[in-house]
Amino acid sequence: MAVKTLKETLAAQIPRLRKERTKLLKEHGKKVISEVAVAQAFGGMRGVKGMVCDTSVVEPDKGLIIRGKPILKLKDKLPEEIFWLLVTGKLPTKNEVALFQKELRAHGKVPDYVWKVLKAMPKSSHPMAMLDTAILAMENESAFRKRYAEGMAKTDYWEPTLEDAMRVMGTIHTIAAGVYRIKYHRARLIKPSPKLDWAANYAKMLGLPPRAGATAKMMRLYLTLHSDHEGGNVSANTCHTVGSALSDAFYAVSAGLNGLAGPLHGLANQECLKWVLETMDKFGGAPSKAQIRDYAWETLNSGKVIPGYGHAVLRVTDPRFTAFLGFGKKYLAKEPVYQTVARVYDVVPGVLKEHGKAANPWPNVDAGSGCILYNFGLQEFEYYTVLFSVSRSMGMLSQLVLNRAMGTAITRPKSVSTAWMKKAVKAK
Ligand code: NMX
Ligand code: MLT
Repeated sequence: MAVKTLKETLAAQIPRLRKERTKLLKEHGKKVISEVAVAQAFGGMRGVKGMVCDTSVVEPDKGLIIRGKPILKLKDKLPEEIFWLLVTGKLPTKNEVALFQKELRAHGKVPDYVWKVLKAMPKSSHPMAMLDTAILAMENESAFRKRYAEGMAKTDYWEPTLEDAMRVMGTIHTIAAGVYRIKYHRARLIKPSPKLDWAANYAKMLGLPPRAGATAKMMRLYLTLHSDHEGGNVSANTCHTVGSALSDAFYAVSAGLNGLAGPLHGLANQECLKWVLETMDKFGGAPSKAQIRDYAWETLNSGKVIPGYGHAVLRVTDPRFTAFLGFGKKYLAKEPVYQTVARVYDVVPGVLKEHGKAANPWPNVDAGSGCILYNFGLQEFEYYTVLFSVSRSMGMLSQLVLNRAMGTAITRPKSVSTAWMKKAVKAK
């Protein structure tokens, strides 16, 4: 039997998914699933259930679950398998992965104008600004834009969206590695190898030492763990909103990544390692627990957050952090940066509990990733969010493709004025 492509696999599912959605809306469309308190309207809509995302869910007491599978059960999978799982709800067979990898390679050419744009940017540009600009510049490649201009039926929107998704995913690791080489290695780019998987190729193009295969393993883990975090986080939600206007995948993903570049979201990973290295600098090596405690209080008392701790949804240690800590224990147990991260985990939740503000005192993914990258030779921490972005493109793209397939409406929640709110609470 011929092996099916990702497109064929999704195409076979779409009629059933559309029917399911139509039935749900027809039979239960008016039922209430969430209420909104005043604090939520002023507080980033925290906890308001107001959108649908089928790729993954984040349970407050369990963490990330992709298509019913807890992330710790998926940590040894290839990112390509994860993308397939996000889109279709099933893990691919060996042959399906091989075919998908071949297709990705066929979508992998980065146009010359993208390199020219990147090389023309100021030396001081943040790597995230470089990546986001490059993805936006590639909008010129959009199949969706061309097909839309030609006139296409709504039911076909998902097809060129998937084509654009393949183009983004096929090139983003090469572009991201290019950003690194242009910024930190005098623009000496390294070519990908047709024999390597997506993550191993990314590590190769960055120029990281292979360490007998451990670097490729680290990169696969990194790209798998950051792939998706349901639909409400800043980057996914932004990508979704922009995409809902039928802006194509290049516009939508670039916009989502601009959100990931904020220090309360993806940039926390660069901030985290900075914080860990500062404590080491201050105390001349891996600090003791008492020294970490003092530094944590100093940070809080100066009105700053402790990066890598807290979460909008999670109320336990992020399993993605647990996975990184486990990887570090296996490969980096003797490294002072790893030891410091592990010790910070012993101390900071207690400090945050005592401080009494954070709803969740436990570490999120960003508390653990930086020390792994640092010890594998990536020491330019301004670059860390770019790695997060390469991975998170999978979540954003899979959500976008599914929303196009389901014909999800343009996003338009209702805002109210403070005056309206004052009147409304008086009437209650
Ligand atoms: N250190 C100090 N204070 C904190 C922390 C922290 N790590 N986390 C939350 N708080 C404070 C928060 O600033 C807020 O203070 P205020 O009332 O003065 O505004 C208060 O606790 C209540 O906030 P929460 O309801 O606990 O958190 P929220 O849902 O608003 O925000 C984060 C979630 C993740 C933005 C927040 O915990 C934070 O700023 N953490 C540090 C940055 C970080 O690690 N971000 C990465 C998130 C994961 N990612 O990869 O995107
Ligand atoms: C993420 O991975 O997107 C972060 O943990 C933030 C979130 O889910 O809100």
